[in-house]
Amino acid sequence: MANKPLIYIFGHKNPDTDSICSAIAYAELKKFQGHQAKPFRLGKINKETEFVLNYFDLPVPDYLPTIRTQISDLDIDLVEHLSPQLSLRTAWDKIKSTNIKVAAVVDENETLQGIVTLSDITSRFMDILSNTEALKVTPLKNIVKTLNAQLLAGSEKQFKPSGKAVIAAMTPDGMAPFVGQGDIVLVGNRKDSQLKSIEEGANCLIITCGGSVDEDVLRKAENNNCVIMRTGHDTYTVALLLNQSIPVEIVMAKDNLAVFHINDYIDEIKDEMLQSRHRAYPVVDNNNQIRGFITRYHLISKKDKQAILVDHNEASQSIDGLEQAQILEIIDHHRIGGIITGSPIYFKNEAVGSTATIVSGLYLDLKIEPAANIAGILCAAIISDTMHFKSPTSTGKDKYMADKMAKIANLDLDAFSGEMLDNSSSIKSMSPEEILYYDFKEFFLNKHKVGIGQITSSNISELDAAREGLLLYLNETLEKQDFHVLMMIISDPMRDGSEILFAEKEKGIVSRAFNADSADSSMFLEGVVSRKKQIVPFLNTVLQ
Ligand SMILES: [Mn+2]
Repeated sequence: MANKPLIYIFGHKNPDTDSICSAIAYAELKKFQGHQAKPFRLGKINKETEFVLNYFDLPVPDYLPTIRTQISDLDIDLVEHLSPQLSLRTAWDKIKSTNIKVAAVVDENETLQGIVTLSDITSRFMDILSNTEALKVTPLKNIVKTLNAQLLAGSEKQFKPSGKAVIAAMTPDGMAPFVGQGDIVLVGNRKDSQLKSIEEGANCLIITCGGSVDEDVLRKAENNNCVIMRTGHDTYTVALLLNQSIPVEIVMAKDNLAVFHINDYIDEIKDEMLQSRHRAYPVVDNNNQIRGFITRYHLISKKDKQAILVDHNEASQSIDGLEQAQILEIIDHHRIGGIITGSPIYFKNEAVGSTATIVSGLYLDLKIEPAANIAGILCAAIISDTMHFKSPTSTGKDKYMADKMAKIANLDLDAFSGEMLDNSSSIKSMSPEEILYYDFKEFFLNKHKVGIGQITSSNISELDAAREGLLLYLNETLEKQDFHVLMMIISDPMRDGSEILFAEKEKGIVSRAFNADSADSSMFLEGVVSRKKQIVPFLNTVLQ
């Protein structure tokens, strides 16, 4: 089960109680079915939702700002971790066995130091003119291991080559100009050459072809801080292998590395990857620890996040980056708003009062009984969306499901509704911006951008006090965000209707839509409480 990808479940932006509770309840149902699912919210929850989640002791879902694909969504290549001191020989063997022919060089804390590819190593051998600098930082143990040598005198402490590597191919009396202080000298079994090398100040003798070394040579070496090792390889091979023992940090690329973060978004790193020509790019986490390598191949085979949309089906009301996600399902009770998917999906759209009604029905269909608190939030969402069954969108099925869920939750529906309404909004302490975006939806009606906010308030004096500021804010926002119509619905269950405040680009749209006088950009519409059924369709007709 841990291998199944996470399914992100969320309702619309400016979430209402139905969006949040349906996402939570549907994620639970998905988990019952063996999926890995998690509910998210696309914005701040409102006071009513806060009351509901508190009442049923459920956590507020995490905020999800975008569903764009991140590196962490991909199966990036894991890599060999090499220590900086490792010999080129060993590094070569390790890298050769990987798919992407690249390895990360990391320090003891697994922090990225550089990267090394096979070609970094081979170009090292084509470019050699002097190996002096490289040998200075080569650990003795690398050389011993690479040459398969046996240490006869001295140790890592004495090993401080400050010169070059040289083959003592000449007679001892001809050595002086070639062998110098701090050199590594490759020498055979000639005792006079061995002694002469030590006298000239060699730091290390490598006896090739398994040559013999006398006791007094060893003693002289100890006295002169000279290291002696013996190997079975011939001199030519030793000369080659010596180069393979230098540490990988000498050849690794470490400057101007293109390094990505595990949480980087694919669309942001794509350009950088297409512009540069590296085979693979290291990916690190917050601690700069290497998590793997990403290649161009991953961009093609990218695995997007999986999403289920509840309580909405229009891209404009949904999350940023939705076009990158793989939509698995849509569970909704709104008009079909034009999301296009790449493959068939489970799309359940029912003309009922709330998404929670549909989710409750799915529990019943599957014969799975929700936990009491899940049944409780489903009730709350149904009551909230149907205005306690008073909205014209409310159907018999909403009442039926609410009763079923109330029984499981052991809840008195009427008493709970009253308490919930008391605890939802009071517009007195809210700014015009907070009122508009309390429950705000954006629509594209025949290519016209329309925004409609809705809130419930039965307090006429509070509304009168807020009216002027709200109208001013609506007009400002209309201009700034280029809306065609921007509208605020203040629904009053007591008066059984809604006060409509609005701003419009083209005079008369709203009065034509509702066939009402709107001299002051404000009107009371009797019996109108549903944005979806009693507002949007009429605007849609006028906005041709
Ligand atoms: Mn809804």
